[in-house]
Amino acid sequence: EAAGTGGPADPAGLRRLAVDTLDANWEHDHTVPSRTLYPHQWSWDSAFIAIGLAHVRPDRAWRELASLFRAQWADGRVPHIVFNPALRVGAYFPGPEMWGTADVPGTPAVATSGLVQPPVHALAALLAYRRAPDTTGLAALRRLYPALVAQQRYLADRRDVAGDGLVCIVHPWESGLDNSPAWDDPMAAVPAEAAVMSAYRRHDTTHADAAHRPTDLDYARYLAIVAAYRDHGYSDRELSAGHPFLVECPLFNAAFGAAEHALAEIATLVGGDPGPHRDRAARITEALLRRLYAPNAGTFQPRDLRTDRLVSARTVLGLAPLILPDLPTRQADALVVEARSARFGVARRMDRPLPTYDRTAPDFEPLRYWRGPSWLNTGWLVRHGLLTHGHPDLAAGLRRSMIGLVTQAGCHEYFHPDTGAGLGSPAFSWTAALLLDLLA
Ligand code: 9YW
Repeated sequence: EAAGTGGPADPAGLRRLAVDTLDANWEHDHTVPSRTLYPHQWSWDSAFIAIGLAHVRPDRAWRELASLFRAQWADGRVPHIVFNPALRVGAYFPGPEMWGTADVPGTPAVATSGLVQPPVHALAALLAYRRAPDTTGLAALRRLYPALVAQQRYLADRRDVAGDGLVCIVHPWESGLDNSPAWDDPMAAVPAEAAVMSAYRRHDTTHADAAHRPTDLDYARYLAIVAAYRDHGYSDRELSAGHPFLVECPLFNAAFGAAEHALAEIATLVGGDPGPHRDRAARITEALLRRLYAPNAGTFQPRDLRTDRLVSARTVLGLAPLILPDLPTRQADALVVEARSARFGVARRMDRPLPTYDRTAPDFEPLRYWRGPSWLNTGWLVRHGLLTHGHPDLAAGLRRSMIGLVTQAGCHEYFHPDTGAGLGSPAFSWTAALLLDLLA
């Protein structure tokens, strides 16, 4: 059966489907998320992909991360898209012409975006090494370590807009969950008109059903925020004076903290000092608790820095702090209650897949991207968190549910949260990669 189109049930068949999908999406030194929708290299995709590649093609896992970090800016930021110069202009929108990073000081030779994505790379590198702990892996880890440290330093020094120890994202794309209901309130304040989009040609809606994608108004606002950041020279100084979107995201900051935990272990492996990483990890967890935990809701919520208010929508982003090993028991227990509630339905035997948004909310949308559908990366993070906090039975239920999705529908980008039907790209790399990790 062709990659991504079918559902072989046996583990060997599933594994073959996943490897075929990753092989078909391999592009000389990196893996494209999807040949049709996303033909360049994406930052957090590469991290998830490396976790899976480590099981089957460890050399490629290291090349995947190395190619991404070759595009790191002098200030330490790891761009969320690295454009493949061999592709025709217009292969993806918005392309290099919109980002205009070529003349920005400190940018790499290759064209990139100017935004970042959740820093899950140190965790990915550590897991990849544990899977293949040989001399090649150790050498790769040693080369990556300073780049991973610089990535964290950029976030800590330049992106702590509120001065509270947390990272502020400057665009919904930085969250990785572009059109999550978590961004509705902060996005509503961004001036834009859907009509702006008539001047552009979106590519996503020629490859995927428009009803499953962000709307034209969303896109007009995405572009307005990119333009504001670009016209500010991608500088992070004085963002609070006028940048239209400034939010502290629980998933992004959980990844930021988990990265320091992973770096402490990597430091030990490569002969560095784990102490400073442990200290920083503890400070990040403390800041998350102080700034983003909502005791009445029993979950973490994003903070809109333009209003200094928490966003009340309950999304899967709020469960992500479970990946922090030092999350106190009280909050970890509350997140497990939230995960098991009718909103998210995590159970030993799950009757439906984990959604990205509270399925009891009136504006839950089972088809539209990050507003309901089930995705393997968020499921993988929640499962990782459940294992971290001693819930192997729930983790096993979630694992079975995720494997069931791919068994039934193939390596789709995302899945209908009721029926499990495959949605978006049919041959999506992180689905394949994380499936390999779940099957191991
Ligand atoms: C877009 C590549 C990226 C992911 C993001 C996802 C989507 C790009 O695709 O963003 O065009 O909307 O939201 O998480 O990294 O797979």
